[in-house]
Amino acid sequence: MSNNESFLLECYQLGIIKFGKFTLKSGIESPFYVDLRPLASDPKILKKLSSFLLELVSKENFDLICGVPYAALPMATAMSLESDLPLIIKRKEAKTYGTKKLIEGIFSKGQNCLLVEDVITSGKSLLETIPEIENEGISVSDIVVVLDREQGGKELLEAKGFKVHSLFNITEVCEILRKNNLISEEEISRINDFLKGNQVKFAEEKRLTYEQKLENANHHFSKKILEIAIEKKSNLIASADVLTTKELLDFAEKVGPNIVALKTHIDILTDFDFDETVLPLKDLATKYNFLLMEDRKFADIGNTQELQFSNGIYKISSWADLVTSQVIGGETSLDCFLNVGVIAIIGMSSKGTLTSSDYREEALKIAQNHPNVIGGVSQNKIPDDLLLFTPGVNLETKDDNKGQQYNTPEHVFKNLQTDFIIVGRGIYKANDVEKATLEYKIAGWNAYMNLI
Ligand code: 5IU
Repeated sequence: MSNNESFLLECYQLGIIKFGKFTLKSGIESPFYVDLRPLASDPKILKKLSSFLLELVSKENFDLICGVPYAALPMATAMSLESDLPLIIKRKEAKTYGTKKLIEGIFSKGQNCLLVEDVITSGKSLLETIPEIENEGISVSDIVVVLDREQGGKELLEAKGFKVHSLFNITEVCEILRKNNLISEEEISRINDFLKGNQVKFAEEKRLTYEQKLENANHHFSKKILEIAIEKKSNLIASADVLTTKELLDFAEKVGPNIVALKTHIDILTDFDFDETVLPLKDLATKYNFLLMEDRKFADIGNTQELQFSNGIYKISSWADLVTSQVIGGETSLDCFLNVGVIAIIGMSSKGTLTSSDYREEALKIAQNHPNVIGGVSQNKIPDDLLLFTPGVNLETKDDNKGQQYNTPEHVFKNLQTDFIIVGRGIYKANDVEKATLEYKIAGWNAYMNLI
């Protein structure tokens, strides 16, 4: 193994180069990402790097040395210490007070300065830096760079008469990493494509299938809802936001065959009667094999939630298979939900919701930790071990003038990798409820199938 090679492997351990999918400042997607700043945090490596870089040039040709800020500043400093070449510092912006100098340090006109850069890509930033040094009467003839990304920068500078000395180029780096089994052939061919200027194809992120999720499921109701999804080829939950028992039962009869669950707001019924409402609803759920999901959104201390869950006129615990709950009361507040699958509210679909990313992060921790929770409601991706339920789905409109924000089934599957879509007005307000149910069922299923 050559010196260069073992040195590169040492540097690689510091995480200076990563492979995957990275969006560059320009918006272009790159299959690799380089950040050499960690090198300065390891004194032994910085020292070695400095020696390697000095070996690329004859120091007799230079009077000064200067690093391009920021990554190359410590490198130039280390090279100055080793070579006795005096260091000058180029500011990123001129001071707005005092001397307004762009170059700091002691120098005189006519001196030749060795320029140090960490990574050269297009060469544009060097072409901006060099005139700022030359404006002070200092000449620049040579540039040393640690890594040439081979994207035309070296050629551009050489065409303008500068000598560019690079320690590594990306092809050599890939070759060394490949020899040491640190990078796959697939990654190398992606990088080659990228360097040739071709659009790089990244493998589509695969989502887990319902079958895979079923294998991983522990809770009775996460298994149940996944089994129904697979059997019915449906990921549709119909939201029955209707006001009478008759409407609710008629609706359940129509949507029943094509849904995995019926979501209720049982407390909006004007004529609720346990025997007249719940018993026939349960019969329909059995007849058409769907779950009952009561969107109660509990949000209290454990004791109150326990009372609300089992008592009052609704006796939710006696019929609901799934209930929604806020997690604002903390993890223990969810202990009361026995024999039911809890769907935690992580993020809301309404405009101006307070479910910020910080809130969602904390809410997810509770949801993931609590054995009663099978999933979450969110407008963002959530971890694979929870099922994702997404409301705010409509094929026709974008909002309802009351703050609701809608997306299409395709959007929520592709962007959030959701598991279940929740549709209210898109179905219950449709002229033909059965037809609309089928439309949403097919749209949701196709959107899922396109991803697996
Ligand atoms: N719902 C939302 N957004 C949310 C949560 C719940 O829309 O963030 I949490 C409920 C409200 C309603 C249903 O019962 O889902 C959506 O109905 P429409 O498709 O009619 O908007």
